[in-house]
Amino acid sequence: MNISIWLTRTRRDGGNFVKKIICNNPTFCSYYQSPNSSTSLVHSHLSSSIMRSKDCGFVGKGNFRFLYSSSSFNSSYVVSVGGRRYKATKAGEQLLFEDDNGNNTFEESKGEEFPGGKIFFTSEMNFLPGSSEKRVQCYRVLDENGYHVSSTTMEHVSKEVGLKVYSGMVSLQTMDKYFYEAQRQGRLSFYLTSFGEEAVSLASAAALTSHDLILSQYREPGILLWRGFTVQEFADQCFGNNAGHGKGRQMPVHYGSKNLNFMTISSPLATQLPQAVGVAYSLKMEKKDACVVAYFGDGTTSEGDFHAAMNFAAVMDAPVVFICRNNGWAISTPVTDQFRSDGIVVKGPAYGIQSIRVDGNDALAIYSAVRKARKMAIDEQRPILIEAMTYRVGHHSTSDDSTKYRSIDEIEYWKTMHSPITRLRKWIERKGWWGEKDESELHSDLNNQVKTAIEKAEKALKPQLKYLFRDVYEDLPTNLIEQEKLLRETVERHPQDFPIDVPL
Ligand SMILES: Cc1ncc(C[n+]2csc(CCOP(=O)(O)OP(=O)(O)O)c2C)c(N)n1
Ligand SMILES: [Mg+2]
Repeated sequence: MNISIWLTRTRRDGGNFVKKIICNNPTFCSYYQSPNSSTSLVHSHLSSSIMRSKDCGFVGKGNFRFLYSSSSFNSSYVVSVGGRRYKATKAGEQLLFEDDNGNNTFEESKGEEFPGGKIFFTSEMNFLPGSSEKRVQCYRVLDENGYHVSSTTMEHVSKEVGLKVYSGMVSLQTMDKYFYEAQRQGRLSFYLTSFGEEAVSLASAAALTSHDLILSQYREPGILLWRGFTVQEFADQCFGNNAGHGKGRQMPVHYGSKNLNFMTISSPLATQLPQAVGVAYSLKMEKKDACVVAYFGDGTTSEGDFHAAMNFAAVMDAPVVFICRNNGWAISTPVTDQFRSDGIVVKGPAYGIQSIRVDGNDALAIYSAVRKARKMAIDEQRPILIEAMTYRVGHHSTSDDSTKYRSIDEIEYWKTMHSPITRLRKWIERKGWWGEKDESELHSDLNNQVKTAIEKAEKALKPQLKYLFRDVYEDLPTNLIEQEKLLRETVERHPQDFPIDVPL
């Protein structure tokens, strides 16, 4: 049995709320009106109809929601109010109070207009559960074999986008392989791979426009790849040479690009998140057709900045999409030691943010969810949270040996059974867009590109010493002038202690 009730408008009337309703079923509503008739005839005072009816209860203030409770009908139904849809729940029954004759009757007066909205009372002492028994489900489009999950909701993916996402993921993997080896050979000071998480950055980047601003952590270089940052630019930054955008003043992998709307990465976790909300708020003020996308890891949600950012974004209605890569680990700390909640996704509603959990190893699911989230963030001017479930297949960084705290079997399982690259490849092959020949050409081209870029970056001049002190202040303050002088004198006195390839 389905009935629907539409709330058309509400107003204060002599201290009472007057609810104008249209109901599609005369059995439940004395002011029944068929949907085809003029709406002016169907308005009714809820207080004299539905609210006094034993069949329906009203909860919430203004145009929030109806709940329905009836002993005569067990079936649940959907109530639409003010454009929102709610499913009737058991909770509706709690809104009915017994009258003097022991009959259930609804009394709106049992609620109170607390600051922030009306709250109804209950005689039951119910503590909310810490976390629900059933974990939040994960949206996916493709299964492990690259087949569509039946009746999935997804955005259209063109051949161009599908192939660009795939080759971007392979580029990232290739770059990671060679850069990681270069670090092991002592040619780079530090490196950090994205193995196993390639889909999150590439497919999300594909779902955005180049006007959307990115504030990321450090495991999302795929976004830059998508936007056109060249392998040479990656190499120059990692080698800290004169061509690198940071002039050697940042650790490797701390990329940034003003042209590509990608804010420079900073090492302290979560600092990018409140900043992202501030940037999003500025887009809102300027009425820009763009949003901010902020990336971070599961471990980063333990920082206060994450929580400040979520609340800040919610109350300021900032158009920001938060994308959390839940890869199971924060260096050696597993998620089970990081939080007691059902991951990250459940934290969104606590801040009033619409949220979704997505299979982070499914490029098409990430693409669809991010496209939708972007649209919601911009059209509705609100923040959205996406939790991308994935796994960090590589070590945390070149300063880590993850076999000290997790089994090789576990790593192998994720590497072989849940590879996001293999999954997308199966899909594009099945579509007839990709074959063995394309694959080998892509690999040999990328191998050459990356090897050449590394060799070139390694040989390039290092930035001049002066850059250590430049580019922060327009006019160098006296303390920095003194420090530069002191450094030059020290280099002159102890030349053997300073790198010979840094021009003075
Ligand atoms: C404020 C702060 N605390 C600690 C660190 C050291 N640290 C660097 S990365 C990291 C783990 C972060 O894990 P997560 O956010 O899950 O990202 P993942 O490395 O898994 O991608 C930690 C603790 C830091 N950089 N900043
Ligand atoms: Mg992590």
